[in-house]
Amino acid sequence: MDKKIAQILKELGIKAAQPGTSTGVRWLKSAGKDIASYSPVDGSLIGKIKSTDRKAFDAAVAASQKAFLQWRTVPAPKRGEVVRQIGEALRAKKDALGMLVSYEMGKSLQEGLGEVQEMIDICDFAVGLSRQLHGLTMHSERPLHRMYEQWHPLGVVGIISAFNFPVAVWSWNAMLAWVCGDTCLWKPSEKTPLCGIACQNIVSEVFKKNQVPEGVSSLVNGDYRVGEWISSSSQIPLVSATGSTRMGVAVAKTVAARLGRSLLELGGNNAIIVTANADLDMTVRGAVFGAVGTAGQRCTTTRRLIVHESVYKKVRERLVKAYAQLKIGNPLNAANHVGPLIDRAAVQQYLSALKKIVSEGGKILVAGGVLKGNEFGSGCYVKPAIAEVRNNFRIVQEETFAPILYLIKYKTLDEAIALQNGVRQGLSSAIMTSNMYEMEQFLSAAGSDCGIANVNIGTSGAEIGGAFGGEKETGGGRESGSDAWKVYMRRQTNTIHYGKTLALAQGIKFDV
Ligand code: UN1
Repeated sequence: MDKKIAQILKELGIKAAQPGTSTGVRWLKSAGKDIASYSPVDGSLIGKIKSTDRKAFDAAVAASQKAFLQWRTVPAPKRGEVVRQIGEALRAKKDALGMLVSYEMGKSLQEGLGEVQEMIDICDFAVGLSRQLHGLTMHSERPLHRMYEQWHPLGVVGIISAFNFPVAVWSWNAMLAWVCGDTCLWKPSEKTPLCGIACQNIVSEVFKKNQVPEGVSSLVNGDYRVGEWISSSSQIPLVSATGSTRMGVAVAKTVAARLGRSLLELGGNNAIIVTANADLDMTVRGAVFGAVGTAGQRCTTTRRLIVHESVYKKVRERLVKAYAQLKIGNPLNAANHVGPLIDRAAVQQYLSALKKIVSEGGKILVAGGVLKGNEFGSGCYVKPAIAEVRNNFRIVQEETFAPILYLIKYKTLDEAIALQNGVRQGLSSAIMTSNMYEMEQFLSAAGSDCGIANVNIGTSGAEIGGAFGGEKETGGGRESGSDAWKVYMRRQTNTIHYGKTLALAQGIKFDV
């Protein structure tokens, strides 16, 4: 392993044989299997983490449950102050954590640093929020009554996160949950467990300094079985899960069976509509970053370009040219645009998708393939590909987590919007146009059916200030900004009577 990597592991407090279950104060013993974390960058074993067994899991849930009873009584702005200090700690560790994200997950260092910045941003947001957990007041229909609503902490929040944003998506949930007065129990992806350990260490240090009770931040590790324990635990009123639609359906069913709450952020199949009035420089830059950023493994990745027939040839030519300039290689090297896929199984899925495109009648414009040679020794580096397809191909209807961009031609804007909406997923969408009629049509109720609809920017790279999430098979959840915090709290409606005779609502007379 590279010296620099060894140094950042040390800085982040990661041991070669690492326990995987923590209450923030103690690391718990577990007889679970070891999870080995291999870097897709160079195939090295970075470390081994003990997965959480049932006993350790139950102990972690109990600690989080107990901590909740105390944490919920701490004034929200005081909880915000602790989150402010987490933001400071993340600023101090930004380089190290960004590099670990890049090395364990494979995204470019720029994007790794960007992900840590997203964590810092949500900390700042949460600090402000800690003084703004507002409820409404209402006018009562009865004299000498008043009504209002208040938001109370909910309990233990279970967080199941995915490999592609191994730290930011957890922080969107945890920072809001903490200022809301909840405690968190996090299961990071088994593909990026060290990122989880690093975050737990950063947070634990801040918590210890502030005498935050044990269990406000618990960490568990393991595969889908640990996810199932979270989903079925009646001690966990809210389960926030990010990942595939298949996983989300399983979580939703289990959580619904006990009438818990789930917050789901699942697959996307995001499109950019490129109209005849699009700025093509901007379009090409936005589309290429959207399609190949994070090697096509963002939920918000641009998978489809729906291009007006009048500019189709030009867009196609310029994209092919831009793809020829892409540098693929070690993501820690700033000269490279595209790093590896997460693992070899992802490479197989990418190859199988390319085959399906051809067998369904698609035309490959920029050929894909797996890169060979010393520099690509992990076997996870693939070439970003472009194909001309029809929207109704089975493979186009699916989310393939890889850098494959589909080109689709359209004639009328109505047709383009129907194509854009003509998939099962509904996360992100965009239109490139300088024409206000086109823009407003796209943003209207009859326009994009996605949770995110952008104009003259790509589909990825959302800021934390807005609510993040999508419709249909994307799961309907909203995380991070706007009023997404409400899902982490319970609403209580209060009616207060300050008169001397009891009055019933709806004019009901009841004299005894
Ligand atoms: C994800 O892929 O799960 O909007 C999250 C973006 C990032 C977050 C993506 N801010 O692309």
